[in-house]
Formats: sequence, C-alpha cells, structure tokens
Amino acid sequence: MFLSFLTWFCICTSLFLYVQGAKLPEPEVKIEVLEKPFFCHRKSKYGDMLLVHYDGFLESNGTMFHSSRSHGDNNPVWFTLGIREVIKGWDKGLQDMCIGERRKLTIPPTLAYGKEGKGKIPPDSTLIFNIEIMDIRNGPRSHESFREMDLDDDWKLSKQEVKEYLRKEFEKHGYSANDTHHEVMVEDIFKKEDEDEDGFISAREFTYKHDEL
Ligand SMILES: *[C@@H]1O[C@H](CO)[C@@H](O)[C@H](O)[C@H]1NC(C)=O
Ligand SMILES: *[C@@H]1O[C@H](CO)[C@@H](O)[C@H](O)[C@H]1NC(C)=O
Ligand SMILES: [Ca+2]
Ligand SMILES: [Ca+2]
Repeated sequence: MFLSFLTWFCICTSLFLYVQGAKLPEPEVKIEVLEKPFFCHRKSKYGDMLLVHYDGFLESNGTMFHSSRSHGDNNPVWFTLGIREVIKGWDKGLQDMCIGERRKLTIPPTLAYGKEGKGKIPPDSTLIFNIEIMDIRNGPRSHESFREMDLDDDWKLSKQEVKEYLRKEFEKHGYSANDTHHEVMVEDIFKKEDEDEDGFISAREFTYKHDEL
C-alpha cells in the first residue's frame, strides 16, 4: 500500500516535470560506486535511517573539509534518508545502497550549501563525498513503523511516542540510548513533519510527503 502510493506519487511527479518540460534540467548528483558487497539483504530507501562514514572534499582544490573517521569522536553518523535532514545531494545520492557499499558522490552547489556556503565550505562549492554505509534501519516512515510507534492507537504520534520509538530502535541495535540526542532528533523530526504544528504527527503528515524529490 505504502509502496504503491509512493510509486504512484513518483510517476505523477515525473509526468508533472515532463509537462513543465521547458525548464532547465535539475542539476544531478554524479554517483560512482566504489565498492559493492556481494551480499545485499536490503537496500536503502527513502525514510530509512542510515549509519554512514564519510569524507568530504572541495572539488575546487581537493581539500578535505570533514571526515567522520578522523574528526570529532570518529563515530559514524545516523541520519534519515529523504527528509532533508542532510543536504539534498545525500538524499538523492544515497538511495538503493547496500550495507558495506561505498560511493563517491559529486554534488553541485545547488544540492549542497548553495550560494551561501557553510563553515569551511566557500559559496558555490561543488562537493565530493566518499561515503560508506555501515548500517540501515527502518526509519520513522514506513506504515509498519507508524503502527509500531503509535502506542495508544489514536493514529497520531506524540513527541513522547516518537522519542520512545527512537530509544527502542537504538537500544535494539546496541547503541546506548541518549535522551538529549533523542530529544534533539524528535524536535528536528517534528519541525519537518508536523506541518500544521498541532504537536502531533498525523498518519497523513507521516505518509504524505510532497517535497521528497
Ligand atoms: C582550498 O580552497 C579553500 C576554499 O577556497 C581554501 O580555504 C583552502 O586554503 C584551499 N586549500 C589549498 C591547499 O589550496
Ligand atoms: C548525547 O547526545 C548529545 C547531543 O547529540 C551529545 O552532545 C552528547 O555527547 C551525547 N552523550 C553521550 C553520553 O553520548
Ligand atoms: Ca498516538
Ligand atoms: Ca500535526
């Protein structure tokens, strides 16, 4: 049901873009697969949570501006694919990946930090990332997830329910629960998902994303 809805949505969106025709094509992410494991149980899809290691470089002169392996605490990072938690280039370039797969993404500025730049990244920078997928989990976006998260069956998710879900997901997979971190994630999720700002994510808000492409 959920899948067919998404497929339908994608077809409509493609048709819409086709009809708009005359517009310049959207800049693309260039994807190169560097390494692909032989076994692949599941592939990353919109709404999944991905654990990644990454190195980021400026295309202009090859300077590395960040590496999850050597900066900060050296831990890989979790994010949810497709909800603009990360730059658009990642949302577009990290679909259909296996655990253990490595890709090189070349991302134009419009799908990265644009005209403004950010921190060490100058305005209008094309970025190159080497990204390895360490793990893939159900994100807070499948129908199953929704039913699982909606503890009191009222067809809407409270912050408490989302937080509880995150805590369980993390613990289930051996990552220690971190309340502060989960609260930050919950706030972030609600900022993006609770469109009518009533403090709940309804089933409709949860399922129906209009700006995913
Ligand atoms: C590469 O470019 C960045 C941004 O323009 C600059 O800060 C950095 O110093 C440059 N590095 C080298 C090695 O030229
Ligand atoms: C918990 O998460 C916060 C925010 O992400 C982080 O600053 C803090 O270091 C984390 N604490 C532990 C014990 O991992
Ligand atoms: Ca509920
Ligand atoms: Ca709402």
